[in-house]
Amino acid sequence: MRPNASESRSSLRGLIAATYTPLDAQGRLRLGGIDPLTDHLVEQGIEGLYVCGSTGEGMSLSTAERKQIAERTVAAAAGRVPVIVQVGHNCVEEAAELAAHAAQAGADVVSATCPSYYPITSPDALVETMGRIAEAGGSLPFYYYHIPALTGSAIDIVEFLETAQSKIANLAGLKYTDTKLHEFQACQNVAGGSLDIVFGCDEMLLGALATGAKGAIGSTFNILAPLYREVIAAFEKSDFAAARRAQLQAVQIIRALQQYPFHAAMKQILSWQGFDCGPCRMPQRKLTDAERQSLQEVLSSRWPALGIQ
Ligand code: MN9
Repeated sequence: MRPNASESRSSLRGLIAATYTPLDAQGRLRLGGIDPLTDHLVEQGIEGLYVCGSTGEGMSLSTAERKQIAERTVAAAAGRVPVIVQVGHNCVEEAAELAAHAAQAGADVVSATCPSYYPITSPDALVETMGRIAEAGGSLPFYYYHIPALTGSAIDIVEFLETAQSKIANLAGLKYTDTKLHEFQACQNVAGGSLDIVFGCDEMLLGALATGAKGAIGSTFNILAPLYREVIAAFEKSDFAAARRAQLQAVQIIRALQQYPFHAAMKQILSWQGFDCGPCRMPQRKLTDAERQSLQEVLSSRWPALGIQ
């Protein structure tokens, strides 16, 4: 039986940071780095924290480490903003264990990618797999994390939602990380528009707003929240020229960062801003000294507002 809408559905609104996982130089977890980064993000107006996703290297962390990160982030957020824990794993039972842990640890929302080593070949199989994980999260709202470029999933996401919305009692919505705005729009229309479809491609935020996005989860919100707020504010005033100008800056910064190992470059920027995040873990590689120097030169000359000297 489906619980009534107010119990089972949630809504994530505004800019939600996909958080980075602070590591030390040897790549060990540095939990102490979570507290200052969380305070900083909340001060920047971030309205939620999405932990252990693609940005947070969830797939490169052990289950024990992921639990520690969830606990520490819930404590650091201290109820100021919702904490969403990404629990996707190739072993569905590990994912379920992480979902149960997230609920116990006081997280607000559970989210999961699909297993990807053995590809899921039908919407029904995806519903069953996500149902198992969502159920383990108890009464917490569940958001499927749709990121086909990384999982390789070829499932029609609208079809998945149409089936899942009546079968997964606590399904609240999706984190939609793809670039098909028409599909994103179709997802928002499933079940009479009662699901919450959160957008996950920072460089297309403006386009997503035009198709109805109310919330977005992204890596670059860690460093550019004020700029994205400009995009949203201008859009809400129907000042589309200003919205495009602000969005274009984000596009150009992201294009510059994509010349480097992307998340390693993002972690370096946060470290320069005083929030030491360390390097990325294998299989993502570290920046070389030459890359670090060129990144610093590019950012300080082209985007002084980032505060990189
Ligand atoms: O899901 C992030 N996706 C990945 C969120 O990291 C794969 C995005 O925020 C991107 O990092 C961002 C830049 O391409 O859009």
